[in-house]
Amino acid sequence: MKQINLLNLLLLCLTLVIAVSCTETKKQEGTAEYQVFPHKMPIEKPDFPLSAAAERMFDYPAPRAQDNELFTQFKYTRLEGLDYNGGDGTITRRDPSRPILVDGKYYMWYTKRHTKVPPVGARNAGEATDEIPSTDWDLCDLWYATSTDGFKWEEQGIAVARPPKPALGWRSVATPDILVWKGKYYLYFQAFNEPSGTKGDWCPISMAYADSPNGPWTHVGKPVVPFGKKGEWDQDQTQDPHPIIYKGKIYLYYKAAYNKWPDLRDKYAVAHGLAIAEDPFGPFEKCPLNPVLNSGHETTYFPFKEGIAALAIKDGNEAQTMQYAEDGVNFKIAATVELTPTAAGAYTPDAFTGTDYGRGVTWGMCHFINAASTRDRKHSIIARFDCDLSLDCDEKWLKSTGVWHRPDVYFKQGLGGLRKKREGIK
Ligand code: AAL
Repeated sequence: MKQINLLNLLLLCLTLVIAVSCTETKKQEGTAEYQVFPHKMPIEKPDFPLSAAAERMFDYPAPRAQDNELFTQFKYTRLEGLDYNGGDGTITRRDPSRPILVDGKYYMWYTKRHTKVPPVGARNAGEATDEIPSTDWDLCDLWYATSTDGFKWEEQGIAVARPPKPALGWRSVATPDILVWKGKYYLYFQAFNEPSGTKGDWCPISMAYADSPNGPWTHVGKPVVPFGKKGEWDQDQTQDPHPIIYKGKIYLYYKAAYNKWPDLRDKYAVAHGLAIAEDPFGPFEKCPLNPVLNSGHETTYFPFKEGIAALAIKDGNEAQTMQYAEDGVNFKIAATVELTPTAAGAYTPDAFTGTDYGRGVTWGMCHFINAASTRDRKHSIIARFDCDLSLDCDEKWLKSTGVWHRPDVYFKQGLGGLRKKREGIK
């Protein structure tokens, strides 16, 4: 009995010695009192030493993803009303603009290809003719459709057609986005003078304007966001224009692929730049800090609180993230997201109001470029996505922190032939 008591006493002493020495070490280092991260999630960043990861939790809009206004899941719906010729590859619709609401109707603009045959692909661009498209976005015009609910769409016809050769865009006009400025409408888009894939995907952003969303549209016939000088990151292309009215000016975000592409296709990198204008016709001054987003492919931006939010999808170290820039320029990761919409244009009621406190978005349009059942029927389809990236909605089901995919989705990402061959597996 006595022995057990003595043992207990010894243990107690040992614990005290360890505790005292820990505290002393902390004191020697001059740090605050040793504290353990609490079980109840702190609202503010705790005022004691944290690991880098714990510290970062408080750099996001909220430490828990479920409470983060810029975290969401994305849900998808097939559109009704748009025909694809049985998916044979002769009709493509892709790169939708953000939809806008005018007199009770939603309008969207997009790239449409209706060719006799499907595209031969960028690598075979030399085989392209006046009737044979190289890429999916070669030999295209800008079309538009309207809807009363955002699910059923009625195609209305061509908004901006390819002009006759040699005018800018004679080969293809693609990837439009809309700006509403002082009651008038402006479509910014890519204007190609060669089959995409010839040297690369080289084209500048051009523009067309109209008094009504139904047109008629007048194409300015020249680049409005020109290439950078040789040696600059955007020397060969300005693409995916995405305009917003911010701080009383037009903030047009765009994309360029760089780093020696196309000579070294596998070394390519993609980033986004910002060009600012006081008038839709320009001049667009490129932000000296460009590129402003180091990841992502097509551009998706919207006013959010005092700043601008962006979605970075594929490409780059920060792919699959929502980002936020309080000044529209210096973006930081605000959330990591999954199953992100490709080439998304979100319905953004305050994109053109000049708001000083953006409310965010809940739905929009996107595309799937692999809609074909087989490679020789290559085409894209436009779809709708829904999400909760809005200050005005709080839909718990869209804030769940993960979605489950069936095994088929994973098995589709199989080994293919290469690795099996290397490892000698039959
Ligand atoms: C896209 C965009 C641009 C490219 C091509 C059509 O989705 O990045 O528009 O040029 O692919």
